[in-house]
Amino acid sequence: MKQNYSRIILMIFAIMMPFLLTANNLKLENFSLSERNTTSHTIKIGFDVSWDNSFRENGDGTEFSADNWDSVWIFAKYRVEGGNWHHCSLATSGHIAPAGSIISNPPVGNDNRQTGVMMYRNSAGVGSNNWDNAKIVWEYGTDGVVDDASIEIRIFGIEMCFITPGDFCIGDTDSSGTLRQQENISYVQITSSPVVVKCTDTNYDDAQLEGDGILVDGDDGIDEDGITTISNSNYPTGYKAFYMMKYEITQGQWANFLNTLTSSQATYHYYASSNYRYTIGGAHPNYEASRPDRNCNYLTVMDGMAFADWAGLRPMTELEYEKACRGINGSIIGEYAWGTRDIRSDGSLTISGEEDGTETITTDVSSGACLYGNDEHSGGDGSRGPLRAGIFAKTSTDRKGSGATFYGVMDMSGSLWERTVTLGNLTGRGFQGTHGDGVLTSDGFADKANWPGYADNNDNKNSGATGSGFRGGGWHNSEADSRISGRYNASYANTSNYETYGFRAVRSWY
Ligand SMILES: [Ca+2]
Ligand SMILES: [Ca+2]
Ligand SMILES: [Ca+2]
Repeated sequence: MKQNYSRIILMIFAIMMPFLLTANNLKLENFSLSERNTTSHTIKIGFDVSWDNSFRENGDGTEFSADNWDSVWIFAKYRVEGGNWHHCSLATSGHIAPAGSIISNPPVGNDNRQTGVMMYRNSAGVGSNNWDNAKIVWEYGTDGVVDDASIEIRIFGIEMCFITPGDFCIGDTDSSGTLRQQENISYVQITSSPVVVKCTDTNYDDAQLEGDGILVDGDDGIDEDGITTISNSNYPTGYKAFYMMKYEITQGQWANFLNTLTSSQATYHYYASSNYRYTIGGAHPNYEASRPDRNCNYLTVMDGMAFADWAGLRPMTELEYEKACRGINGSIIGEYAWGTRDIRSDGSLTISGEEDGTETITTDVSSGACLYGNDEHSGGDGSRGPLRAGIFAKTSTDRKGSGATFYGVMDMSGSLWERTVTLGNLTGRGFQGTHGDGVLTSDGFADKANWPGYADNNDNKNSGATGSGFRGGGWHNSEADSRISGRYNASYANTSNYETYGFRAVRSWY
């Protein structure tokens, strides 16, 4: 360490994300700063990363050659002399990936800032990853930090699943509000050719989607207001590759988010409650979740968009929701995220063990693992509300028994509602799929003009909900709300927080 870096304080800030019985146990640790270059004004941030139950199937080690893999989205925040936290701009090259791993920058798109990197296995395999001495290059000069600044760094990791590019189906001919073909009730295949998509009647979609429909071309975008000419070539149709958060935002992640905001930003995003298994307490900058691995309820869509902006991610569209659930498989009437129309019977779930991240569900859920139906849990902390992220997955469980999607995304049916960008109105259809830049407004909002709710209050921030909606159902709700193609509320603009509302974000990879 150079002498003028003697005041650097390195903080370890891992987000723990349990998965199986022994937990996925994502760890980021042993931070270091090295190889400062005062000409390019860059420095390498070093860390060890490990997590369990990682997978990569059928890969030959090159991008897009594998069917399916998991990853961690890694980004860093810094502050100077105890000031506010800021996002680190990363370099596009020069990262050091330990043997067995790939560290990949996002493809160059319509975003100017390198807000993070994706790290994953470089070849097929299943099991634990344990990679030491990874290094990512921070362009501190780009961020206006001087060479001899005294800084603190926090590194964040969010588990993701890769969603492969290609054809997929939307709609299931039956579920409430389902997307369908123009001339009949059948599901629609999204390909690289244009196709017209309509919906069955709901209370919330506009006359265009319910009437003539909307033209959707997988790789070329959508016609925002009709069925003739593609007008929004950036709309994320689900056809192109993207990464999706494996879990809903957890209460631990939410507390970590709050603690790197300013006090006023955090005040806006903190909800004081001890109801329905919500456990975040304390005060800024030391908010803490007593059950950090539990999915985080009471989020508004504005909360969710702020998290996405802060993390360099973005909201998902409802087409991407269906793609991530169904994958490349055909459509099945009334199917859930695990790809069948079977679901466990409504009723109480039994939690085994203290809810410290190792607890499991001992109720037989092999017929379709889903948290729905508004039942009181027995065991553990009891009460009604969300569970540990991905709690149904065990070593021996299949998709149905763990509630996993085609790509291994958890809790996409039930648990907490997914907040999606709708196809059902012009605001939603104007979504450009841009990513957050790590920076929020001074009062804590996302500020992406093409994201939902930006125009609602003429305040240059995403302070409303227009253009958003709901997918996948929540723990309060009925089985029908948990269906992949159920979209009764897919265009319902709602700004409130509620005990069944959560969020998860995505990152385009094209
Ligand atoms: Ca095309
Ligand atoms: Ca969910
Ligand atoms: Ca921003």
